[in-house]
This record gives sequence, C-alpha cells and structure tokens, in this order.
Amino acid sequence: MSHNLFETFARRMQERGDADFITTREGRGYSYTEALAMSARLAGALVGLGVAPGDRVAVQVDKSPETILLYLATLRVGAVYLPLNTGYTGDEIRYFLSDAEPALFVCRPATLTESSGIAAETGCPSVQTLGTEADGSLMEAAEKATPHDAIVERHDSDLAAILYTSGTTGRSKGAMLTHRNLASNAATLMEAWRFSESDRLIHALPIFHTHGLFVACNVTLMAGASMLFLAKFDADVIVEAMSHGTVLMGVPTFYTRLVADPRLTPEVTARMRLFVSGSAPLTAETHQAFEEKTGHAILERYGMTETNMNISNPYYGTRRAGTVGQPLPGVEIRITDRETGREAADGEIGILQVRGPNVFIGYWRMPEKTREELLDDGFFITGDLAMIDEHGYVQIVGRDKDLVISGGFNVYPKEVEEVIDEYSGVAESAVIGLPHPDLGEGVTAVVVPQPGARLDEAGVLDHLEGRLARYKQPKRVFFIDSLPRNTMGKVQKNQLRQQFQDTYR
Ligand code: MLC
Ligand code: AMP
Repeated sequence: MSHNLFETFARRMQERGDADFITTREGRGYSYTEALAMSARLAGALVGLGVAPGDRVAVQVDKSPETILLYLATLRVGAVYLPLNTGYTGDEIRYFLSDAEPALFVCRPATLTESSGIAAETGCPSVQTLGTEADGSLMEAAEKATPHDAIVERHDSDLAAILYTSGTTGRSKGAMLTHRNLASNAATLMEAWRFSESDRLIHALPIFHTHGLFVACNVTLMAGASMLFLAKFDADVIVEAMSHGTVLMGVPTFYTRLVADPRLTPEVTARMRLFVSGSAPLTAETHQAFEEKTGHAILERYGMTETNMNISNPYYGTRRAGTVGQPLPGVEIRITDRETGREAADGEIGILQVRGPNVFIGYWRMPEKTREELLDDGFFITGDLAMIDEHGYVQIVGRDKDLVISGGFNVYPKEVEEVIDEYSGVAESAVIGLPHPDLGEGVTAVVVPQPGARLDEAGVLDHLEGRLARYKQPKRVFFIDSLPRNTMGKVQKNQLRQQFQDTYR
C-alpha cells in the first residue's frame, strides 16, 4: 500500500468536488476539482523537467494558490518539497541549493537572473519561475504538459519535505520530514481542533514554514475545508475577513496587533469558532486581553519544524493562558534535568523532549547533528525549557538554545554574530533578543570595536544588508568596551539582556 500523503489529500479532494478549496482576496482561486486537475498538470510539468521520485524541488516564491498546487504536485510525483523564505539573500540561497542539490529551483520571475546564476554555480540543472498571478515559466510548462494523474507510490518513511532550520552553531540544517510525519500530524490536529468541511481558514501566514504550510494547509486539505489565502497579515483585511471565516491561525504578533485594534469586538469575531496561536510565546496578557475583547480564548499550541505540532490546549476544556496545554494524542513528552539528564518531577524546569509519529527522521546529510538531538529511543531534544504545572499543562518557560524569535521567525545569534564580526573594526559581538512590543523579541547586536576603531550603528547595519535576510538584521546596534564573560569565558547574554532590556519599551 502506498503511503503517499497526497493519496489521502486526493481522495478528499475528489469527494469535495466543486467545493471551494482556496481563494485569494481578489477572488482568484480553485475548487477542489480544479486544484486536483492543476496539480496533475504541474506534476506533468515537473516530470517533463526531469524531476524524479526522491528529488528535491526547491521553491522560493511569493505566496499564491499555485504555490500550494506546486507543493501538491511535488508530493504527487514522489519528490521532496523544499520551501525557502522569500527574505533569504543570494548568499543564503547558494548554501541551501548546494546542500540540498535540488533537481529544480522554482524562483520569482523578478529574481530569475540571479537565481539562474546561483543554480549554475551550485549544479542545479533547472530553474523555473512562478509569479503570484498564475504566471511564470512553470505555469506555462504546466499548461502544455500532459497531466500526470498517477500518484507515485511512497513508503511512510520516504521524504515528503525538507525544511531548513538554522543551527545554534554553524550551518543551517535540513529537517527531513516523511509522509508519515506530515500525515499523522494533520490527522491529529484535524481531530483535536475539530476541523470540518464547513471551516474556512483565514490564511495570513507565510507558506515556507511548518505553521503556514503544514499546520494550516494540510489540516485544511485533510478536512476538505477551504482557505481565504491572504498575501500577508494585515489587520484591516483580517477584521473584514472574520465576517466570513471560521478559523485564524497566527503567530503572537497577529494577536497583539489585533488586540490593539479598536475594531476587535465580540460582533466582529462572532462567526469565528477558533483562534490558534503558536511559533512563539503568547503572553498571558495578550491571551486575556483577547478574551476580554472578543469572548474567544485563543488556543495556544507548541511545535517545531523538526516535530510538527506536539502539545496543544484543548478544543473543549480550559485553555490556560501562559501554557501550551497537553501532549497531542500519540505524542509523548518528557522533561529532563539539564545537568543530570534524569526526568524532572512535575513543577520542575527541564529540557523538553518529544517522541511520536510526528517527529522527523533526522537532518539532511548531517548524521552527527542528528545523533546529538534525536536520541536512540526516539525522543527529540527540543532545546526548549519547560515544566508541567499543577493542572498538568505544559509551560514553555525559556530556551536552553541560543535563539531569538522575532515575529515568529527564528534568528540564530551565532549566524548574525559571524557576519557582524567580518566587518572591519569589529573585535567581537553578541546578538540577543530583547522584549519587543510588536515582534515579541527584537534582534539586537552588542558590538565591541577593535581598539581605535570608529564604528557606528549605520555602518554595521549597512554591512549586513544583502548578506542576511532582513528579519535577521538587528533593529538596534549598541557598542560597549568588552562583553561580560563568566570564568569559563562564556559571554553572559543574560547580563546584556538586562542592561538593554528597555530598548524597545
Ligand atoms: C517582517 N520584518 C520583520 C519580521 N517580519 N522583522 C523582524 N521580524 C519579523 N518577523 C521586517 C521586514 O523585513 C521589513 O523590513 C519590515 O519588517 C516590514 O515588513 P512587513 O512584511 O510589512 O512586516 P509585517 O507585515 O509587519 O510582518 C510581521 C509578521 C510576519 C509578524 C506579520 O513576520 C509574519 O507573518 N510572521 C510569521 C512567521 C511564521 O510564520 N513563523 C512560523 C515558523 S514555524 P524593512 O526594514 O525592509 O522595512 C515555527 C514552528 C511552530 O515556528 O511552532 O509553528
Ligand atoms: P522553528 O524552529 O521555527 O520550528 O521554531 C520552533 C521553536 O518555536 C520552538 O523550539 C519554540 O522555541 C518556539 N515555539 C513554538 N511554539 C511556541 C509556543 N507556543 N510557545 C513558546 N515557544 C514556541
């Protein structure tokens, strides 16, 4: 029996027939029947371009319904979908293409020249474009292609996708996700959050991460629901969309912005049945303020690229502010003491580990990294600090890993520090996350100039431009004479966070 995730989707798509699947705000979109047909055309184009089962298809394009159809086409032909943040610079893309060795790179029409150059340098044999209006060479190829109606057989342990996540040291790692990982999590979430055919998801997240791609789209497909597909978060549009949507999935920044909006009322949200938050901590204040203003308790859940979703507040039952709820069915968790590795008692803080069919199978071509984080007994070390409270709910209380989460995007300080340190006149630097009212945490650099060097904030920021995606670039740069270190020589980032804590307040 084939375990291609697309088999499940295709069955549901056939059943749903002419029902709406995906529509943009401008009214452009696809019914389920149309989406199924176009995914076959795109699959035909992929095969014509030489994409074979197991090949990677790298995609860096702006959000459009066709991007989701390309994802489905990739699954259909048994290839591996590899989405890339649209903010990545050429240097960043060069690394991903050389590491993943995709058979095809799909880019935006506007970046074709640069992308073709990078593809040639990295040995990627084919580059196609996809625009936001169903335009670009890939869509032209799909129009001409013979539809590939068959669904290539896959084992449940075969790869469906690779999503890159930055590492605390060195290079980004490609998390390898199987058909089983994605299928099991979509089925679990559909059930846990009571998704059905009558749902209409307001989709305002980017689609190159697990939240906007798998949580949002896979659950919608599995339930046979529909999506209002928005280019990005815009409070004006969301307020209007809530009169005909049923579910919103967002990062905490969505909710802090909505809470600050005077139009957020019980009337405006009356038709909505569910608000989900994840990817970064939702403060108890935002949770409470949202409930006061609308009567809806946001359902906070916890996940990761490597694991899909692990822990969720309940659909029925109490959604506790400041907690992420309890393990989803089929997911096991344990909290271990950082020093001794023994299991922590309830109420004690430790490192959260998770195990289940949702947990990835390892990092692409990095067996050692995989062994460090994915234990022999199947538990994955998340690097998040957690505890189980008196209600049996999990609280994420901090991070053991050096990571900043800005508006739901992960920024690894080490990566930013390395680029800052290359700038002439910099002796060393430390990148930290500081409380930020809009983004949760604001990326901030603290720089030590070399003796006699004259540096300023604009110079450092200029140096980063074009080298790092904009969301990774510090919002502020400070200069100090030396970094605080402990006796082991480790930079004391806590002290820096304290010193600069009011920067964005
Ligand atoms: C945009 N910018 C950001 C930023 N987003 N800077 C820091 N952090 C961010 N998150 C910058 C842009 O580069 C631009 O810079 C300026 O801010 C305005 O851009 P914008 O596009 O208008 O931004 P805005 O609409 O305000 O976007 C903020 C946001 C968006 C929070 C709505 O970032 C967003 O949708 N985030 C969702 C991230 C996400 O999906 N995470 C899921 C990861 S999966 P300039 O200087 O050019 O003006 C995961 C696992 C799990 O974590 O559990 O889900
Ligand atoms: P990513 O690597 O982009 O998948 O991000 C995963 C990380 O996001 C996790 O390891 C957590 O640190 C963080 N995260 C996701 N959901 C939550 C949440 N509800 N509360 C706190 N942190 C979260």
